[in-house]
Amino acid sequence: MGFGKIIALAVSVGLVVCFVQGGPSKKEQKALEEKNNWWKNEVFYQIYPRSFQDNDGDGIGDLPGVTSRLEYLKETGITAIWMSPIFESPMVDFGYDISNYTNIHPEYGTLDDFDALIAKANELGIKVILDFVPNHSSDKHPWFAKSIAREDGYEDFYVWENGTLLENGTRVPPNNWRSVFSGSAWEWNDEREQYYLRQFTYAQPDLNYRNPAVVQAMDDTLQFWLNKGVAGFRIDAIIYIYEDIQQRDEPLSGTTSDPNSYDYLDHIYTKNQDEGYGLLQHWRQLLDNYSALNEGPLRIMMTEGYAPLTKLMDYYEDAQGVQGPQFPFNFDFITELNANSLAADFVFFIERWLIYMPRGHVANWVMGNHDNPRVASRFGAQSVDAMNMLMMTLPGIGVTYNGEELGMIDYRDISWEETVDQPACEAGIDNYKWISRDPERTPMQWSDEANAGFSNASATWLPVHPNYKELNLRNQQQAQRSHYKVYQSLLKLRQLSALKNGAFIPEVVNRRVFAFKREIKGQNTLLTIINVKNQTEQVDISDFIDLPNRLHVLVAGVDSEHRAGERLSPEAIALAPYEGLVIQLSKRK
Ligand SMILES: *[C@@H]1O[C@H](CO)[C@@H](O)[C@H](O)[C@H]1NC(C)=O
Ligand SMILES: *[C@@H]1O[C@H](CO)[C@@H](O)[C@H](O)[C@H]1NC(C)=O
Ligand SMILES: *[C@@H]1O[C@H](CO)[C@@H](O)[C@H](O)[C@H]1NC(C)=O
Ligand SMILES: *[C@@H]1O[C@H](CO)[C@@H](O)[C@H](O)[C@H]1NC(C)=O
Ligand SMILES: *[C@@H]1O[C@H](CO)[C@@H](O)[C@H](O)[C@H]1NC(C)=O
Ligand SMILES: *[C@@H]1O[C@H](CO)[C@@H](O)[C@H](O)[C@H]1NC(C)=O
Ligand SMILES: CC(=O)N[C@H]1CO[C@H](CO)[C@@H](O)[C@@H]1O
Ligand SMILES: [Ca+2]
Ligand SMILES: [Ca+2]
Repeated sequence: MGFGKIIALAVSVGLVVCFVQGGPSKKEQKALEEKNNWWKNEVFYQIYPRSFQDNDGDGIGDLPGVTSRLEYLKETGITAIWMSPIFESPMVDFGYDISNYTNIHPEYGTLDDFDALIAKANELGIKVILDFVPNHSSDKHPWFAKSIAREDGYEDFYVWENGTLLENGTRVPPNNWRSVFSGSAWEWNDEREQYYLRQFTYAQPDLNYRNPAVVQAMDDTLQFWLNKGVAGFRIDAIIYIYEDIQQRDEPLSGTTSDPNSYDYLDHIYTKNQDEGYGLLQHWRQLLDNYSALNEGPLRIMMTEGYAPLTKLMDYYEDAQGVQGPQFPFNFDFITELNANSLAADFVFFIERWLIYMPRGHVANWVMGNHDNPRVASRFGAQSVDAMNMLMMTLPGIGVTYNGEELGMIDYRDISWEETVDQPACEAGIDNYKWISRDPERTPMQWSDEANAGFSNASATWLPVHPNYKELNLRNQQQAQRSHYKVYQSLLKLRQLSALKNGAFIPEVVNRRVFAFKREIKGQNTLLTIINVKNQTEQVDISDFIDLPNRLHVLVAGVDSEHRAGERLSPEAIALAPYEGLVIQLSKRK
């Protein structure tokens, strides 16, 4: 690598490098590459702290609980986590309503507990990404009280409007905007006698990013956590950050006739406004600057947003090549694919992301999160291993929601009385069940002990799934074969250079089966093959692989007839319903 290239590399990630005479040594180059590239093949494991591990017996997960389970993650092969919000909050939206951005929610612990978590994570080589919720604070945040009181400097911290007073004395909101969860996006405040904007619940007033003081306050927040040793941020609800400055009515979508549905309107003025890119680019700079001036890994940023593909791609970099977050979450496995998808659908959506992604960037595959049904509930319990094989052998980054390594299942039958998810509560007893996000948030199933080993309390904040006696980590660790063991062996495989850097070459074998190779010329190739339907298959893939090649199974699922190490014949690969296999192709000697 020439000197010029090194400078280009350093500049492209915004690093300030002090060159000693003669340029950096090989060792320095390697260190720089490690610093900058660590995230490019990571599996980020999402922890929902409230449900992960309760350490003090109150039935609610907490930071010491997370810390106590970091060894488990290390053993599993996880080297990076992202945690849902842990900040001080009245918990109307379980932490997505923050009342102090620089403090820990008391139920979860203290700042000292956080420091202990980071120290332990560092010791184990696990990087910690925090959730950052910039769109809105809690209505209990002191900023909001000051804004209500029109205190100097806080008057315009939020989006306030008068609305219209009709002739008969009724007051109506400024426009037809709707909350993502329910009702008007405008909430009347009696004290200030104005409406405030809230794209989520009434308790989550939207911050006003056209006010530079708000941007500064959020920069300070990022700085605070960077100084505490986090490796970056996952940014929540970014597509809602700005709204149309003229506050125009949104047009009808035409997709539903129910005026109470969020989908009733086409959200062209409350989502994906172009100003959002600039804000993210600013935060990218802040993180790059911080990384350049401090030891440790490049601090990175990933964003949450369900947006049209081309809009998402502009987050990576805009038309002028200005860099945004390292990656916007790819939710295609959640939003585009399901149990009804054909093999071609899988290949289509995977390819679509890779084709649209601007050159030089890294793909990512999100298999689940705390807002959507679990993999076993979306694709079927038999598909768990195949979906993990898929995520782990595609190029780029994987994102696993806690419990998916065990194949946990939604607990949809939570009663109305036990339901705590705010939008489900707002939906009422007749509609809560299918809206509720509680089913995918039940406690982690560690063992067959009381409360699945999650807590020693008599009751937990959400009920434990009744299947925990059979479905739990300890059982899966002790079993000969288990989802957990499959997951663990997949994480190990990711060290192979074919998975780190290999080309991606897919093939739709038939309606039900697809395969792809990960290939580096001159090295052993990996092949993943997946049957997405409920039917036994015998497929001939000899025309897809370069003969002569030997095929050996590397990873097989829990119920598979195949075993790791087994030799396969490319003319007749037998696949059970929903079976996936990871196979090594090696040149015949
Ligand atoms: C629960 O109680 C048992 C027995 O006292 C103890 O060994 C265990 O550490 C406790 N677990 C938690 C998570 O508090
Ligand atoms: C927020 O928490 C921090 C602790 O990090 C504390 O120093 C500060 O006073 C709190 N801010 C408010 C407004 O309560
Ligand atoms: C909102 O109402 C107040 C009180 O009636 C009035 O003073 C103010 O000018 C109004 N603001 C706008 C933007 O119309
Ligand atoms: C006032 O008029 C509006 C619009 O016509 C109507 O929706 C509302 O019910 C009326 N309110 C009263 C108190 O009459
Ligand atoms: C990052 O550093 C550059 C160069 O010093 C500076 O111009 C820029 O304002 C900084 N940006 C942020 C967001 O800190
Ligand atoms: C798959 O087929 C079997 C046998 O016909 C049936 O028992 C099972 O319910 C089917 N599974 C799904 C997910 O359709
Ligand atoms: C996946 C995710 O983080 N979803 C969150 C998006 O933002 C809203 C509002 O902050 C939360 O309610 C969701 O849980
Ligand atoms: Ca607790
Ligand atoms: Ca907003």
